[in-house]
Amino acid sequence: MKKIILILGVVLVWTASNAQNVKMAPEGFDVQRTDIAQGKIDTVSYDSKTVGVTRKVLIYTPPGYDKSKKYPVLYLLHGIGGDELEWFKNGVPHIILDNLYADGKIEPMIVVLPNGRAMKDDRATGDIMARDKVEAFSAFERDLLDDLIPFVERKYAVKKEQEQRALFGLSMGGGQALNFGLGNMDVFAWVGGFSSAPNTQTPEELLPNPQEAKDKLKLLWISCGDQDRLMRFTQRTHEYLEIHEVPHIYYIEPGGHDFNVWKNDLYHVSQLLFK
Ligand code: FER
Repeated sequence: MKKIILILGVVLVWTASNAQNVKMAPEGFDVQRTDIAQGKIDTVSYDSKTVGVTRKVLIYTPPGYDKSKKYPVLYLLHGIGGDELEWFKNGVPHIILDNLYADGKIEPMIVVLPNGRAMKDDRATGDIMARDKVEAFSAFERDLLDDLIPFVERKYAVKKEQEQRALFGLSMGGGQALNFGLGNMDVFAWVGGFSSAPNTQTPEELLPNPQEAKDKLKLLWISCGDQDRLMRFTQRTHEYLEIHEVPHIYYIEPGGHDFNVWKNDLYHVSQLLFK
């Protein structure tokens, strides 16, 4: 019994000291404030040559969005059980960003919430792990690059330089963001994965030429909850980046595979972007 208590004590201290090293979003960061200017969320449709259908996407424009100005864009991707509504419903990016903007902590930016399952029936129904549904997450690379980004850049007042585009996502979307972001460093300068899933390419596939990331990226972010069973996909990427001396943020926070972690990630990442 004494031994068990001792072990328990050591684990508790270790967990507590770990947690203390990590800065977490302050209480209320994800609660809507009525006394501040609010951004707007639109649901719009774009023609996808890649999929051969019209696809839905949610687009957040910041408070005071002014078409005579130009804004940078964050593309923010969902997980295996989600669709274009997942971040909006569970991660409230519009609230988190409105609050940060009111406090002067972020650059005004447009946030695009796509559906990353690039297939005709892109709903998260039935067997979400089915092969065709999982493969549709990799097919999204062409939909994003050839259809969605050109659409956003035609319809919204956005800056079109590589330094003005960010690609982030959670879990399957984290794998997509790393795969597509590091595979297209002329398109995206700010890249990161939250709790990235097994679809994340091996480090050698992700970044065969580490020098390119050093030359082209403004930010490479990889994060994961310390209780997440998918941690190894983040950890192996971190180890490779460290060996090859690629600057990156490796952020391990208390938590599992859920929106408490992903909202906290967005809170931190959004304050780094486009600065
Ligand atoms: C898997 C485990 C988790 C997998 C995908 C996930 C495709 C994705 C989880 C998520 O997006 O939350 O084996 O294989």
